[in-house]
Amino acid sequence: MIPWLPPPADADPNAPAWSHAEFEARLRAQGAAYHIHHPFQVAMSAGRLTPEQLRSWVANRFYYQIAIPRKDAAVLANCPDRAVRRAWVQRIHDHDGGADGEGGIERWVLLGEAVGIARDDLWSLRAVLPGVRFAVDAYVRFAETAPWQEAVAASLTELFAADIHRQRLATWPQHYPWLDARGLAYFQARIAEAGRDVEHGLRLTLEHFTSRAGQERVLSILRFKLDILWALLDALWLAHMGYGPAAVGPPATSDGSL
Ligand code: AHQ
Repeated sequence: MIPWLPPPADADPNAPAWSHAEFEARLRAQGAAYHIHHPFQVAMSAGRLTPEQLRSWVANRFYYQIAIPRKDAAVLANCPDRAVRRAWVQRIHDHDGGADGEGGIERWVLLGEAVGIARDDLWSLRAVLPGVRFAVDAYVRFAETAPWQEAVAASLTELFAADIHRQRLATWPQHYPWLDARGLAYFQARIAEAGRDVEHGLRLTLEHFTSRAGQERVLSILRFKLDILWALLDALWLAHMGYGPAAVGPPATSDGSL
């Protein structure tokens, strides 16, 4: 249990359970708090990040990406159901790949090189901000200590992920023409992977949490994970944009200089 994870304000655990359709609708309604709406992401999609700010995002999000297989391994370690493990293990392969030069982490390294970060610099993790590290470590720790079904539920922020990957694919070539477009391969591959993962994670969640109290807890868990993604961008915002309202940098010129 995570005692500090408050139930939703209108929680009524003694009420009848929601139908699968109603439960799913309430999960999807939490998309309003997804980090696609964060000022840093909004600035990114509007082309208002400087090359340095974009590189910082890539280097910090790398810490999240390399944590995902460890998070998923924690789910496997806690899950006694062989059929679930058979499907879930694919997520580790998606990120780690089957050999050097393969997988999502390798595609993220190529994204780093495309924006001007050398492979060794990315892997040094020197650019990772404390707030990013704390947010990501909180996610891994949650997956290690929570029941595996709750860690599955936490992955459902990917209900909203296809839109953010498509947004980057649609806006980066126009706004950041200075970066090598081959670096976008991660986002392209993730759209299909996320769709498959969400279908599995959503089915497990709808089937397992059949009491109203359990369903309310899933809403709290999803909010916890949404907060992790939001806090990651908060750290970048404070590091690059300063305190206060969204005072983003001047529009980048076409060659990436200011
Ligand atoms: O690239 C992402 C990824 O592999 C995952 C795994 C999943 C999980 O298990 O929590 N969540 C996730 C996400 C990825 N990319 C994020 C982005 O903004 O590019 C979105 C993030 C998510 O929505 O949880």
